[in-house]
Amino acid sequence: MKQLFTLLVLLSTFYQSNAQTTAVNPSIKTSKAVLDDFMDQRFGMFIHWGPVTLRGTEIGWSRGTNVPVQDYDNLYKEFNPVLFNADTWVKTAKEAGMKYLTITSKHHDGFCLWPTKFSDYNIMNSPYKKDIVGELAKACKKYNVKFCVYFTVLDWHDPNYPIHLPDGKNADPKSDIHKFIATMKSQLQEIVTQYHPYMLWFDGNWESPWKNEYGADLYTFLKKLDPNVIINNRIGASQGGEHPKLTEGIIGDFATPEQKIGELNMKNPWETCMTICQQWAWKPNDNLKTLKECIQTLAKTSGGNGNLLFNVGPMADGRIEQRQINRLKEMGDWLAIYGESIYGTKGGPYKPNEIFATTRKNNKLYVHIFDGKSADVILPALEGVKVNQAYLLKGSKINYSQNTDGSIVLRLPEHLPNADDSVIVLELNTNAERI
Ligand code: JFZ
Repeated sequence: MKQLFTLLVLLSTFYQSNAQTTAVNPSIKTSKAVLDDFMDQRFGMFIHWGPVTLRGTEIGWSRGTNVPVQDYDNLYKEFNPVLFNADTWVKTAKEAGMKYLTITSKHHDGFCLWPTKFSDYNIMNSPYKKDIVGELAKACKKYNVKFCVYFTVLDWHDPNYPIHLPDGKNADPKSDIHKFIATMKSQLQEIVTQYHPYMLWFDGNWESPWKNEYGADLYTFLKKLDPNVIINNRIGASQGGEHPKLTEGIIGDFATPEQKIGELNMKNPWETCMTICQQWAWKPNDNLKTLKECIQTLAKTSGGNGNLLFNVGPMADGRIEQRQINRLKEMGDWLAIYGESIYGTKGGPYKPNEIFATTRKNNKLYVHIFDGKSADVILPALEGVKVNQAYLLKGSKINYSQNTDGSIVLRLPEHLPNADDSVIVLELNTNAERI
């Protein structure tokens, strides 16, 4: 009996201390005001870049698979992107209508794009010898684009990190995770204090050496450096390969569905990350998404109340491919007309589908029409909602009717102004955001 009691006491203290070490003090979590501001931005540029672009294979994952480790780890000695121009990249993002930019400061291969004092495996030891992260931070400030930094948790290159290859096997007995975490904190301290990122995008949290308590400790450390820095949900440990969904008690501020559009969620912030081609890092002749896919992805993401972090992989010489720049510019041209229905809106109340997605602001419901072939688009009834006016955004009136059950029938004109996404504005009798 006494033994059982001792066991229960032991178990309860174990669970308590576990809960204490993994939870983040709610008072330091990023405020709703800051996260609302982030979600108003809606569209950002993701950039995956590093010496691996000399091979055109995937960043991190091709180390020890498509490219032998010895070869991969020496690529930096040839990395000399003389045509890199931070202003040009940031202008490309700006002209695409992107409001923020996230650069891979360090990916799973361990190479650092800034002159860190805590690893020699960095840009200053390449022939290029310029601070890429710093130049981008400066250009973002100049063009009023919010500057954000990607940083991997796992580092297959660092001898102190237990795992050294993408297969996730064979923990190195000589490694030291606590030394590794100390390096990581020092590097992140450099990043936060030198470049003042608006947001930090963690990744590589799915391997066994990483624990939730490390994530909670790191979150707390970073919020002491900058109470307003936004942090994604890949800072805590992810179980079973699935990135943690953003529910109460999770570490991090927003969810990160990858290569797919997140589901409608009015409660928890989320951001889809997706590639403009197929690979994260540059690949010659990679499949470029059509303009229709690009625009509809952005509209469906906004319609689900999420952000889109759209990835480009620049080339080894420092340029973004012209065809990618052109595609981004086309998105910017669409946004120059239809941006009102994207930025600063809320998603819902309908779930985005193949025919339409909706966004809303004040008393306006924006209906993004993806399929102009049908004569009518029917929106299910919304309780107490009446349509006072319907018109094409920046265009003419639209005929509509409202059935006795409240459903709304929009009669599409024979020719819609935009084949990928024309926006119909419905002015409602009530605040659309409160539906
Ligand atoms: C991760 C990275 O590995 C990838 O290179 C890119 O940076 C992306 C934004 O994030 O994506 C993953 C994460 C996990 C797996 C594959 C890709 N996985 O567990 O197979």
